[in-house]
Amino acid sequence: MLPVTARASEALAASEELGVDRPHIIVIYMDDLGYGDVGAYGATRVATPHMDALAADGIRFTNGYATSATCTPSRYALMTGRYPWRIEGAEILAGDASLIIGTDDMTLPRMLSEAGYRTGIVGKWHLGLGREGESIDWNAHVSPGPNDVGFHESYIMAATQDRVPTVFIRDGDVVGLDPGDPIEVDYERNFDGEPTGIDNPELVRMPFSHGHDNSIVNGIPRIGFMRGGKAARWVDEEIADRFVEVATEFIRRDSEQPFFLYLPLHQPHVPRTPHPRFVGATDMGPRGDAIAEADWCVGRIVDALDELGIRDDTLIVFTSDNGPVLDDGYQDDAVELAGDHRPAGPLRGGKYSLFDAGTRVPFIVSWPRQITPQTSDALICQMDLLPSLARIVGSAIAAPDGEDLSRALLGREPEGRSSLVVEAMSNTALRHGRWAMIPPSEGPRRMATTGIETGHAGDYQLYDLSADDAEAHDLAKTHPAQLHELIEIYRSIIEP
Ligand code: NG6
Ligand code: CA
Repeated sequence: MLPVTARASEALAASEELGVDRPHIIVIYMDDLGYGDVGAYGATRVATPHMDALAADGIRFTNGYATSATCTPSRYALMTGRYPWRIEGAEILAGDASLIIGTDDMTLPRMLSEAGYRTGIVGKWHLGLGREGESIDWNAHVSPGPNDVGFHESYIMAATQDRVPTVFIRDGDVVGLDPGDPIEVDYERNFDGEPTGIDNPELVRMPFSHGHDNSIVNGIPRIGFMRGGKAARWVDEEIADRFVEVATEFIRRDSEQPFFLYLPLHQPHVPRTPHPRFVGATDMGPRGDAIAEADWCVGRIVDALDELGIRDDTLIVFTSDNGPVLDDGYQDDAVELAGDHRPAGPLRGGKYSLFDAGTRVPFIVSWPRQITPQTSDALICQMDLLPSLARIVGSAIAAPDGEDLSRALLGREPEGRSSLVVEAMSNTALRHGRWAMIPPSEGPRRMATTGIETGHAGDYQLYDLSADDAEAHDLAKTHPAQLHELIEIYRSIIEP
């Protein structure tokens, strides 16, 4: 039994009800990993033995969802237990955007910290930094940030690997910054004389296909302009090693206390830059190799737990922030080399899409001490982790939109939530029981850049996922009563 602080003891009745002791908790959050990108979900052309092992000794959810088909809103919901479309600004953020979580808001790390956990984040943040209306000085202490919303420790990339600034930030300070070479960042204008992807293709080793034509860092053109901070810039191929190193240090520091590690990894988001040891691990080029590298990261984390003898007492959630995309802006052969690999598995759409592959993602929960290996069809969303983990650790915290699905999360109950509103690029759709309903929305049916089907249509769409995972048969016209019921449910959620 792990120690319990006085503060948490009052609410312990809840976890006693479940009959569980409090575990260490790790949330491994992939970036753009699709439903079909993991062996346990059907992938064959990339080996993911460590991800598969989590599924084999835990619960493989087949209806596990991110709230959104892009990064920032899904992460917002994971952190706050609130639908991201309820607030302004939970959309793909620039690298210099301000923090979108209120510093007084209840969050997953804050709940766990109040329950006596040591909390840390290592990886991709993408929820903004600093105060609204104030521009960030990257050469001074950057706050508020993760340390102000519940994390005791943080080691992050501010936004994404393709957005400047391309540096790590530890507890609010840029790592390895030389004060004599300050960092400047601008998302509107370039700095005089600095090369860009659009003007200096001769300096680029990974050409862009769309977007990504601003500052060149390490031969890779990015989104946004940056100057200086040369000593602090990350080496893209070493990001995975660095995250694993910092994460395992965090795990090892004090295994007598319960800890919560949020590990949002950067793979297989663009630019895909696996370490040379993983180049050629698959025949799918950088995207496949980046997934192989991510699998190695998962293995290193589990190894660290094994070495400490705490694997059985650690609850690991493994999932992804949104669905897959092949060409997301760089010419890295992802499309050309995918062949018969189906990153979304049987599902339709992908990242950015209202179709199911936008938000239905690998979702695995492993806790050897408490979970009997199984597959669960329960409808569950990452937003539910805050209230569900609260229950498991004996906290009384509820969430605005997340539901306490602790029993489903531990495999003791086959049913999950009845309804879920999913979001893609600020449009929303409903998942209810076996049904998916997509309201009319404006925009092209297929994105010209990524080739992904968006789900936009002039009319309501209705699909029966139990018979039609691929959303190939629109039943809106033939099932008007069903459609009507779903529209009512949808409205009751989005306009409460
Ligand atoms: C898009 C980028 C894409 C990716 C995405 C965010 C372009 C043309 N595309 O705007 O490459 O960075 O934003 O991805 O710039 S996410 O997973 O963080 O939501
Ligand atoms: Ca993402």
